[in-house]
Amino acid sequence: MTKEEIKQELRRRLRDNYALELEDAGPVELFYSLGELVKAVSNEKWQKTWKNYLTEEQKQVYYFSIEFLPGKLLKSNLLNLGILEEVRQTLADTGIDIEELAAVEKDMALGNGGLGRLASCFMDSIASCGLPGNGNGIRYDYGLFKQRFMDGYQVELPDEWLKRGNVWEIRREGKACDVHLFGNVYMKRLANGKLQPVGENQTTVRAVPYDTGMIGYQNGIVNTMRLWSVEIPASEEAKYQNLTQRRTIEDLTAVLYPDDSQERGRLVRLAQEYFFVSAGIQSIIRYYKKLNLPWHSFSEKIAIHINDTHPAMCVPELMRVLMDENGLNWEFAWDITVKALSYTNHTIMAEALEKWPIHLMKQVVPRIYQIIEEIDRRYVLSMQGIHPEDLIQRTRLLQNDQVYMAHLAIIGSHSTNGVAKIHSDLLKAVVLHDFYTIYPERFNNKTNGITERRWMQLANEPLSKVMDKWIGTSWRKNPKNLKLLLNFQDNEEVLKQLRQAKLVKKAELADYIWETTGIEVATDAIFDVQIKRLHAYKRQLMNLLHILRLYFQIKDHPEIDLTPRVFIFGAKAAPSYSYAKSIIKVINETAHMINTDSTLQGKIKVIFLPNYNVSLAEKIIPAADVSEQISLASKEASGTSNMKLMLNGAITVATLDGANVEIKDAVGNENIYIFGLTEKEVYNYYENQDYSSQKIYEEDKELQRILDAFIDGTIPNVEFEGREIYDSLLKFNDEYFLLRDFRDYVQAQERIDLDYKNWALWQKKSLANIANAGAFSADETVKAYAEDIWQIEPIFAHTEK
Ligand code: 26Q
Repeated sequence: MTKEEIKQELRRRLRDNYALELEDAGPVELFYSLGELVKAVSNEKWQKTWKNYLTEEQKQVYYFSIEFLPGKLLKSNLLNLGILEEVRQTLADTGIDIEELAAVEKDMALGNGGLGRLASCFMDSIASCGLPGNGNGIRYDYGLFKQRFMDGYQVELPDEWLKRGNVWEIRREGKACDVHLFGNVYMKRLANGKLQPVGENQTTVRAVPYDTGMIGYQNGIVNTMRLWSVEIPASEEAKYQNLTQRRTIEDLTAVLYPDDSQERGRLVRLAQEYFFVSAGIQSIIRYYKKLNLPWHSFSEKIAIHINDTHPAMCVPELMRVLMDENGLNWEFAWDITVKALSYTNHTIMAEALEKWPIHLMKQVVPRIYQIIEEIDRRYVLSMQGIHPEDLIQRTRLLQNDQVYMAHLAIIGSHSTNGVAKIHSDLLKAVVLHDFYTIYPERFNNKTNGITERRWMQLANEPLSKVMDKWIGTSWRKNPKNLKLLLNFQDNEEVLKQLRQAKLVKKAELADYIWETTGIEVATDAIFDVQIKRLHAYKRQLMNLLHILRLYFQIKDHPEIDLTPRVFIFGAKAAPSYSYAKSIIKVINETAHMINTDSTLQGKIKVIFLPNYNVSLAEKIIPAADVSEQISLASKEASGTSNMKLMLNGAITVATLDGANVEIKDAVGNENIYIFGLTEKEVYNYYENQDYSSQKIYEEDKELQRILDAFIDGTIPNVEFEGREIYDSLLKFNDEYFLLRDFRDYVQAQERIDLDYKNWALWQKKSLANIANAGAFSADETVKAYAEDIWQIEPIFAHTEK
């Protein structure tokens, strides 16, 4: 599209929709008009892509995820359509800043964090690699809560992201389907002697899909992310005459559950899981039937991937549809199901593995529960005589009156993968070891990845321009080419320009910090960043202990030569996770104490930015100098902010956990600060039961002073929270070994302080991080999924044949 065409199209839409001239339109009208224009451009490609998949009958993957976290889509869509610069200039010609209208768009925050964002990076990469893939999820009316701080406490507000409508989606009523919940099931004998399950007293709800185009990077491909919303079916209207009854139905897709152990038993969550699974499976079957192929070809045309166990009911639901609705026998249906399905595990924390009480399953999804019982029965039967009885009992689906969803996912699929090398190894060796002995061939690793289109090209234009200048633009299509930057390690001009680009983004973030918190930060300070959900195992608290150490150091020795540092946090705590909320309160109170103490001469500042989300991440990450990846070794499955920060030239301070291990291998020991217990040492402590945080405390005067600050009034206004944290570290023996890792962490921080003073040395490390970040491109990750697990091919490869 030329600039002139863009301008004309925009003018037309502003006139038709708002009766406005381009010159008189405000950011809201401009955003919606531009959004419509973008949609029109992409719809043509979307239609073509879909036609092509249909006529070529290519195998497709359906990525089932109860969370998607795309953030804003305007600039990403413009970039991928290849018209970002033209649109930017067209607007600029009329005196409009594209950033101003892009800011109008609400973040699509239908996810909690890593898992949901991974799904959205994958959607971008699958389309950009020309792979036939679809997302399947839930269109929540309210996304993840908005976070505010009041008196340093987290307060949650609803996220009304749909208030002004969503330009990107298309409601497809014609593709709606019915989902049955509750009631009971009995077996009816048919004339031919077969048993047919019949539902009674069921609640039938309508699942209406809203499709959003997932636009590939300048390749003409547009895939589909399909999100389901619940409605009351017209035929059932009469049944819902009072509002409370209607509400119970409408509640089904009203809110995203925050990652939150207290809420896990909730009936509505289980109903949500079944709702989007059933609707998704039904629409796959409908598509497959259009192809007019025999059932045994199903897995040659369809791959179904489940993102964690939340969609694990895909196993019994596919069985149900094949048997109950299409007359296949158990063995045939089971063979198809296992061949079609694959599963990704995202956690090794036992308490995070999903289990549902049997009584709840019976109540909410009675037919699905019957099938689960039968899967369990047949599993036990098939393993007897092959494996020891205790192993069979430990791996079956039904135990302790609960359904173990991970067991269902592993037994009912052909592939189980972890999300980083160390994580996949731990799954095999410890967490899922029993299953590994039974199905060794099903286990594999797929290290997570990120899309550098969003996390570099869009979020960091200054850095992108430096890259273009020195290594050319090929990295934009092929992120592995970031490696070319290594040729310039000793080129002082390049190092200077990289530093300059970082400074630009630091100044922008400093402005944002000033606007949102009223705190001034210096751009020559180290910007030290920890951005992730608040969880005890991620150890934001250890970061705080280090900050307190610096605080006391400066108080004792005001003349001390410390490199100025700004500690930046972004983190939401699950609403009922009270320990995490206490940590937020204590960080906020410490921040206030430090930021208002002029005797510290601005040497350290602590900034806790509220409402961390994708858009805020795009502001923080390009400005970061230091990336905090300090989880207790073995606990963080992968992490992905570690990859985004590395890509933007931040240097990582890290434990050997998750993908940090592979980041270390990629950049080399001299370009990362590794500290702390290894995963083996952590497991040794578990085995020997010989950890004593009290002992460490007693032998370390400095640590005593730091911990005492939580209870002796040093940190103000934290009587309750300070005590809770103090007790967790001493009375309850410090579950995540903060005190054990503290000294080593401090040493790593001291090396950072020193190294930063030598800008060229630092910038060289930074360069090595940018150059090696291509290894963590989600493009590479999804290609590995496509080849090893899904057996799907790029559309180009297919049409060329
Ligand atoms: C489950 C049941 C009921 C309510 C909520 C949940 C729930 C919701 C979200 C459970 C887990 C999650 C999210 C998990 C998650 O984000 N895990 C992260 O996944 C990333 C992508 O693989 C990894 O990089 C992180 O290490 C991992 O913590």
